[in-house]
Amino acid sequence: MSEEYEDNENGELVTQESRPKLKKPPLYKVLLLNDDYTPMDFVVEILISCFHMNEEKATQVMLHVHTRGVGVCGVFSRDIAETKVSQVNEYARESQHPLLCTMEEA
Ligand code: TYC
Repeated sequence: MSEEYEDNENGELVTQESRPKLKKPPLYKVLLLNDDYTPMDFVVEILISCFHMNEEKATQVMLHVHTRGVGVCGVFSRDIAETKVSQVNEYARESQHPLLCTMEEA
């Protein structure tokens, strides 16, 4: 707890206890969605290049998404998560694959 100073309606300075106002910034999960057309190798390549996974981990995550429909690539601050989502979606579109990447609060 800390104190806050403010003027009341009579112009007098009063103090008031305040709660700490700083909340930790939220984290975001970056998610990969399954589709029927994006080649498995392409998904593995993205997981290696954008999310710094080794080939074994990337294959595991790709197969998880392939069988379950959605999977987590990583957890990041909002800015980093937004950048990863854009990079993956842009790269997929350039390569003419329908792969979709999205994010949600962790
Ligand atoms: N389901 C795709 C296939 O059979 C592979 C795939 C995996 C696509 C993960 C997208 O996020 C994905 N070729």
